[in-house]
Amino acid sequence: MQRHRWRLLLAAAAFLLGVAGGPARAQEYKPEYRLSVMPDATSPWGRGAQIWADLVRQRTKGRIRIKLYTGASLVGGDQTREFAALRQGVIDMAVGSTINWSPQIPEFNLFSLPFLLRDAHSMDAIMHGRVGRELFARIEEQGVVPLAWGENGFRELSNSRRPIRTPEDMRGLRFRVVGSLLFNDIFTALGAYPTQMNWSQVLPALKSREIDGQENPISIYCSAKLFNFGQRYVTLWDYMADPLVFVVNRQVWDSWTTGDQEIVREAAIDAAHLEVSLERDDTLDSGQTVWQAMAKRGVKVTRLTPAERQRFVDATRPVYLKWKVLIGRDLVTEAEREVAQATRREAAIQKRAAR
Ligand code: X2X
Repeated sequence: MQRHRWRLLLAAAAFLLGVAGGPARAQEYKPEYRLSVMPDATSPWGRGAQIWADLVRQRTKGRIRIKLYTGASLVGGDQTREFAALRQGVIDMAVGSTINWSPQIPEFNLFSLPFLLRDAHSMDAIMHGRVGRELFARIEEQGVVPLAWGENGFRELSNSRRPIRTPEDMRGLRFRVVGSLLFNDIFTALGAYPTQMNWSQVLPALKSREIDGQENPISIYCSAKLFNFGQRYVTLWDYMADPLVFVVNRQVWDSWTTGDQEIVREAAIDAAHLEVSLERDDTLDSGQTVWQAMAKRGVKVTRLTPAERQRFVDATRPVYLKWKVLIGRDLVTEAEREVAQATRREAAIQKRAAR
């Protein structure tokens, strides 16, 4: 009886402490949170992440302070380990590419299916439609809270050897790739030699001519100044695009009050919105377009005609079909439907505008 009363007392004390835990929760906040991104701070990706950190600090009146770590330095630049570190709490928050997290979330390979996406409209349709919601659920399942979609962008080819207009032009060239083996399959199907390598190793490897080329959005090509590393030939083939995801580690998220969670979520949505506009804008801070800046540096940009592009589509079709099964037939079919719908919608808008 006596023992029973003790237990009741203990339970009541625990309950009271729990209730009092509301305001005390704020004391569990860390002095600073670590936000990881892969590229440098001048890229739209890095700038978007910094905007997120600044907005959160302002709107929480300094309760949540976030420090940006570029170059995935919290995992020693090992970009495909970033998501695991985020789950473990080595990283508190991240703005990460679907390519880098695809080893842990295989469905993220969907965006890397060669020539699935056609343009920004199809990208938006997937990110903000049923497929996007499904992918957010996959992130949640792994103990990470997804808040908003950003964009690294459509990935283009660059190399130091020759203009690339046909799959034959790629034959024998060594390209750096990263992420899942889907990229190895694509480049092998095109007759090139793919090499998996972290981004931090790319500049030295270009310098030493260990590799001939790489693939990345033009914004990354420019922020890393790849024209200074012999990358004189660029082919715009838009073969895939990698979205970015603004996320927070689950324990960190749960340690915040609901009010602060809402602030962080809204700040992520606002920052992601700005990041996507920065990424899609061709104008540099200098007022020049990226194309003018590249021409000035002697970069030769090759734009493919629809027929030329189709040859790359055909050459990589078996890879597409193989990976469609690996990613999940239903999910990819839904993505194809969303792309087709967005393309039809856009064509109708263009037609109306032309009248
Ligand atoms: O490493 C790359 O190519 C980069 C910077 O685009 C990613 O992090 C996927």
